[in-house]
Amino acid sequence: MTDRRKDRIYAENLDKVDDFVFDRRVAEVFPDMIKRSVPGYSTVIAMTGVLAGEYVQNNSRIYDLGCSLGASSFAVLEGIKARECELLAIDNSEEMLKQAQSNLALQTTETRVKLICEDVINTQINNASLVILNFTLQFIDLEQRLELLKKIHTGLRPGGILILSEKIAFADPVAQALQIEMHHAFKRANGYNDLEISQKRSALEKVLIPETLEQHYRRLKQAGFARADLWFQCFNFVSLVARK
Ligand code: GEK
Repeated sequence: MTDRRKDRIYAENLDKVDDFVFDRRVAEVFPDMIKRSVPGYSTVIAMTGVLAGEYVQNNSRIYDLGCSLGASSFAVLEGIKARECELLAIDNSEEMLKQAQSNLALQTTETRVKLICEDVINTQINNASLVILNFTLQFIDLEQRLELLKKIHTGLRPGGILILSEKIAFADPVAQALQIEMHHAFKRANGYNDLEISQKRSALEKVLIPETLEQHYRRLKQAGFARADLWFQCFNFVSLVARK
């Protein structure tokens, strides 16, 4: 019997590789897919909880933008204990949210969490002490990224933070090639074969657009953030904390 939760989406040779979408098939295998594809994913999620413990303010809001199945939100709930606040977990994939809803129902009796199906471009942000973009900005149209970050900056309270985690690119072609080589070694070590790696890469090519660390710093500054600090990097995956 095959394990339904194991990601085998790109294991067979496909005549045509369609653009990647967060549909039911992806939702079913997502925890396995992201853990085997994103180096340091578990660390980023765990530290999101730690940072929430440090920075979430009483009577404020937390926004988990592109929440997928809610991993970051669950880590936040661990980190903030009984603090009074509202956690808005937002994703525009109905299938991902359906799965998040059933995880939430299974794992907790929380009433502080609201799951919302919408495009983060349309999310209103206010009274926030923590906004999370864990591997989500990379899927937003390039022209809409600055507008989104400006909105987040405006909606943060003084002392509030944005956690921004992304796959990045490197301006130096040698660095770019080496980082991709190491990322692919990570995927192979996690059981993906060369066919799966190459078909997934084609599927993501037009959908996930990574930028350089410098581009991220520049845009965060332009959006109004006082500073942004890199706290995590593993190959071509990073996480930053940006402060109001
Ligand atoms: C985690 N943060 O487990 N509006 C809302 N949601 C969006 C949009 C959009 N415009 N574009 C993409 N998404 C999660 C992982 S996954 C990262 C985030 C990955 C959603 C999309 O439906 C998906 O659930 C999520 O962003 C990206 O920490 O798969 O590499």
